[in-house]
Amino acid sequence: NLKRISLVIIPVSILNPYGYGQKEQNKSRPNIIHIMTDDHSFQTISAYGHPLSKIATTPNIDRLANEGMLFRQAFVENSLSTPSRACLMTGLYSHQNGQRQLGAGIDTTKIFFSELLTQAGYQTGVVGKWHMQCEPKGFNYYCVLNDQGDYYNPSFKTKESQGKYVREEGYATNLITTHSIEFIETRDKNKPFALLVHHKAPHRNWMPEAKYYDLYEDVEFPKPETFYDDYESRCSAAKTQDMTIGKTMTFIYDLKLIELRNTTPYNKEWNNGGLQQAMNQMTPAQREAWENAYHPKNMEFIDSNLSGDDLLNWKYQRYMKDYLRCIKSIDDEVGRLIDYLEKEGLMDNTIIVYTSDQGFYMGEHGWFDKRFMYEESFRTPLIIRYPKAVKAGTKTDALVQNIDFAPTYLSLAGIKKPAEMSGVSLEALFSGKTPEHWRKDLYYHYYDYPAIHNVRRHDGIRTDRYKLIHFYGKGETRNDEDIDCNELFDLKNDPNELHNLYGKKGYEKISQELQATLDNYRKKLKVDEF
Ligand code: SGN
Ligand code: CA
Repeated sequence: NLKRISLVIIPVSILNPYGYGQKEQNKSRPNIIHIMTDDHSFQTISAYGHPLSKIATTPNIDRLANEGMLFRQAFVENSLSTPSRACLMTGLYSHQNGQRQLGAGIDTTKIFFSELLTQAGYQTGVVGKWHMQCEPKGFNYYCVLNDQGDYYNPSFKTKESQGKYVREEGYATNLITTHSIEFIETRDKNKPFALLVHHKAPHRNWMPEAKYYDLYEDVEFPKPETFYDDYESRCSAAKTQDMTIGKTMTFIYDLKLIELRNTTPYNKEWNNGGLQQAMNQMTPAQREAWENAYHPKNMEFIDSNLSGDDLLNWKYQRYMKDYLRCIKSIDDEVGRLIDYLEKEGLMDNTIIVYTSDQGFYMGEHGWFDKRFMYEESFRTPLIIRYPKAVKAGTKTDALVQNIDFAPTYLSLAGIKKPAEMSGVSLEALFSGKTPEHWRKDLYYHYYDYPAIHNVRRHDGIRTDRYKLIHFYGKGETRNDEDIDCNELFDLKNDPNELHNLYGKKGYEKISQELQATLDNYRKKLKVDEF
């Protein structure tokens, strides 16, 4: 009775849901290292070729690109830390995983890829900035910072510390690398591992490591073309933001002028005690080194009494110097991690990914911070080195997004992607050729308003060439108006996104097409506000 027999045939996938399990297969499953910095702009990685990165080079990160693949069109879904980290862990858009804004939100019933890797026999770890408002889920090991974490002598929580954060002496970038190496060193060597190396740097307020206090001191960094943007032709959101170097960036906290802390008007600045607090946390030796380096430069600045454009330029230069000094330490420590992997013979069977939780403004449009769907913050650096599948020196312009990480890591481990996950595996791109069916557009959605930096809610889509953004919602702070406004950019002719073409003659057809694509995303993804 054939019918009966066929009923008792158990699909192999039930017996062995991950498609492997034996020791031999363990050997072939790759290790995964996901290095993610916080607020690292693509403009400051030399492999991307931006003028800033020609002065402040990143040889170790570039090495990953030279030996792997550089993604020139990698994006986030919601340009902010916790939402971005939730996209990473779940492979879902913000409204699907619950993490829309910076604070609470994550829906912990959603599957984190770390859980599936652990179940499948991977040794899993996360070190550094976790930031999500839930415990690290699905990891054998964690050593995570308190909230945003501190640059100097940060506190870490581990399974062993039983929920307590324990302060450690040192500089965050170095400590995170050290703990990452410790995890690899002490792992069960019969199993593959997956490690998230999540740096604190170069997050605001960009405090460098002592050995680099004077790096780039005599350099004049070039300002971006859009530094003096007047926001004309764009929706009011570009004007009403609160993230300019000119007005928002603070002298004490951001620009390290501790000497101004008790003087008017600076003592009224936002977070004017933040730098003092960070300095109080330093050891006497660290503090002395800090003061020896910053005090003379600060006094020179204060005595010079700069104003107008000279003052603005000084702010920009100090911002860039401190930011790029933080990057220099990141690059060194990426190098240290690579050296360790090399020494251990782990370079061939490990996929190394370098990315950031989002991009950042290096003065473009006059800004720092992120949040907007404009290129500098929507885009994020992405480099993948995996010699088994990725040819050295490959570059791709395929549209990829941070919801693709989870599916990629699962597929590399031979695990079937849960049906609920929205992202797709990047493995299809590893050959260097973009498959015919690859996505032609991306969906973006930012929700964190009202909030610090006052960026209005918006969603939108981006194709290879065009971008449509829709700003919406009630005005809730200051003199903000209710907003319902569109922007359309032709990225080929206007890469700086200065000319809003929405409603302009000659652009009716493309506007309609993009609007239809955006409507389609909203419907398909069941987006509930826009
Ligand atoms: C902090 C920063 C903000 C930043 C958010 C989000 N202020 O609030 O400037 O936009 O984090 O950053 S700070 O005084 O604490 O530095 S994110 O990277 O976590 O998304
Ligand atoms: Ca960030």
